[in-house]
Amino acid sequence: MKTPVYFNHDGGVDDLVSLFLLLQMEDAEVTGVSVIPADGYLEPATDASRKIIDRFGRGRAVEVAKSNSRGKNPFPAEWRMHSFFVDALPILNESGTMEAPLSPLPAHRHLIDTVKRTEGQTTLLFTGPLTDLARALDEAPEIEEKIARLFWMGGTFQTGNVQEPEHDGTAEWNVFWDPEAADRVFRSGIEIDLVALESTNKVPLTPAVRNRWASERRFEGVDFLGQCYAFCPPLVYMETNSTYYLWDVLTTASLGKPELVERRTVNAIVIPDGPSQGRTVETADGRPVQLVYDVDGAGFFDYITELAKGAA
Ligand code: AGV
Ligand code: CA
Repeated sequence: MKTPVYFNHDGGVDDLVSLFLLLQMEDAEVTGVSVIPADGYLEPATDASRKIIDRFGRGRAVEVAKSNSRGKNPFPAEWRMHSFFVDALPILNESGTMEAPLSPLPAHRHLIDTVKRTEGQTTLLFTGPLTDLARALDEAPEIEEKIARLFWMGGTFQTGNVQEPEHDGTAEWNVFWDPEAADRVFRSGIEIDLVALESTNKVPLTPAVRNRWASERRFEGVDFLGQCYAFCPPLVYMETNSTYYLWDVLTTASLGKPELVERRTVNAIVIPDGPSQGRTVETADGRPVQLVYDVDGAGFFDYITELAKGAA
């Protein structure tokens, strides 16, 4: 039997690549997709999602919902522009149509409805802030028991990636965008599989990775990977604030092929406000999360490239 998976993302390059890869996984049944305008803009990120479903969804009509959630701390506009670039790729616009259905519901209501309507438990995949999940839990706490677990890219127990005035730099962006939402979800009973920033240290975007995709661009799915990651700065000499790791894609791959990662239990809380807002802290009285602390990097890149080769 296939695992029902509901995917909420925020329109970055690796969010949209994650959608593409999720649609290739034999064991995953994608029950719905929703888009939150955090690290992307709502319209292009939604349109790109629908076009990816049309082009690479193997004929499935997966419904897409737009979020009406707003964050506390906006992402840099420069990063958010990526959603326009992906939406404009010729490979997604060849047909000139958009068939994947758009839900009339806002994302958090779409999540509630979809989870309720799906038989058995649903696995959640979130690769942006947790706002829509927090709102869904507030409006319909009864869905908690219908959630198998949450795979989430967010947080860090080492160095943060937020460099903003009035912040001390200890947070990861997906938590920082809406720290209260992450705190709300951490206070729920949902089991959390966490890919934190440091979990992705072995999967940076490098020129070698790009060259591999370029050499196999005769496969349309591999060409799509290469085109998407052409927008992101790779790791060459040293890490900068804009160096790209395969954050969300690792999270998605860890759902599709759990053997790729090692996990350990960490007890953690989220700091909801103040200069460290969005920081995740390991502490004995925190809630348990399953943190990815090691990754088979080569196996990971092989896995996603093979998935992409299989895309028709
Ligand atoms: O903090 C990582 C999260 C992931 O969900 N996002 C990007 C991924 O989608 C924010 C982010 C951090 N650094 C970035 C980000 C960068 N250099 N460019 C774009 N987004
Ligand atoms: Ca993201």
